[in-house]
Amino acid sequence: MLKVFDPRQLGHAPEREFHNGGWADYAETPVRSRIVAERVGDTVPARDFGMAPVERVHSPDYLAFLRTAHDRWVEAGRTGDAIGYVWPVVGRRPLNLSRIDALLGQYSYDAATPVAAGTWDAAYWGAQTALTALQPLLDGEARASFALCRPPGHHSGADYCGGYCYLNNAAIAAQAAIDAGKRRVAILDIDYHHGNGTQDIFLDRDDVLFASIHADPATDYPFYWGHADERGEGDGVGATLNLPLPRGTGIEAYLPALDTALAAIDAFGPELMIVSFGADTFAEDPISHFKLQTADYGTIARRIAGAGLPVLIVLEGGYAVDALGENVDAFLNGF
Ligand code: Q9C
Ligand code: ZN
Repeated sequence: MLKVFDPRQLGHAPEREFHNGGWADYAETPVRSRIVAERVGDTVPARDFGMAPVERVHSPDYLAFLRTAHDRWVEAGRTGDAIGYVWPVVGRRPLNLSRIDALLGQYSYDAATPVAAGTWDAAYWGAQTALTALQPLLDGEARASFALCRPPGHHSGADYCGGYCYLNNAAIAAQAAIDAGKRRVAILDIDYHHGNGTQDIFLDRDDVLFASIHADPATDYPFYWGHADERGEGDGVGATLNLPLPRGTGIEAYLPALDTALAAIDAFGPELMIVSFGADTFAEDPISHFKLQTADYGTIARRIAGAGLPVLIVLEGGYAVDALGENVDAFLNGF
């Protein structure tokens, strides 16, 4: 299996996030990807596909913001990571503001996603990592490949960051596959958290199916997306499938949901599957509440492989650092 890891993603290292009424150490650390890279072994760096495939998913104004936000923060006399403190309530009129604090509010939806000095470069190479891992699948040279992306991507929408995510690696790969001639692509999101950014990007599309198994947003982040009645809009009605599960879910209750998602993917008839894989469903994850064990990742992977589709695996979350290497390795070995 081709495994892509690019050390240029390591420069993204925010110090902290605001959570439960106070500052917490940033859970999404560079050491996460170092540990996974060491454990899975034999990785290759990303090729540079340039900005065009990124611009197919993200808006020009958002990309300009993300590239320049930290410089603007420094120009405003600030130190450390750029982070917002005012967010426009949904429905406020569009405004052409230039104050960095206004832009941080406009282009993010939470306080878990500061823009640090190295964020743009890392996010850029994270997206290139996904595109590099996609290539042999497009060329028919492989059945499965792994993109060790960082920062993760599935909470990032066309014009916003959030949930430790800045560029939506899985969505950029899905759009690149469509642009390369694949007629239908399925995204299976099995991170603990709902992939709201990916859902938003493809909500009204009938060529990309988004199926997600995640913690019920009635109790868990990101709250405002991922409810079972969100099924797509316009041409995309029926091409979004949300399968929320309660806190405490273990493999027995997880597998029926996985089978439901795989049946929907089979009925959709895609030429490629992209798996947004988060190992934050692990029982020991410090910010999550499912009960999966290391061996369960092999079971899940074998069922996904049973769909018989070429599969691009894109890393999303997973914060139990001591077990992250084993959990990702167990998942990859299932293919
Ligand atoms: N105690 C990903 O896994 N903070 N993002 C929530 C919950 C944000 C997670 C805190 C979680 C974002 C890619
Ligand atoms: Zn997650």
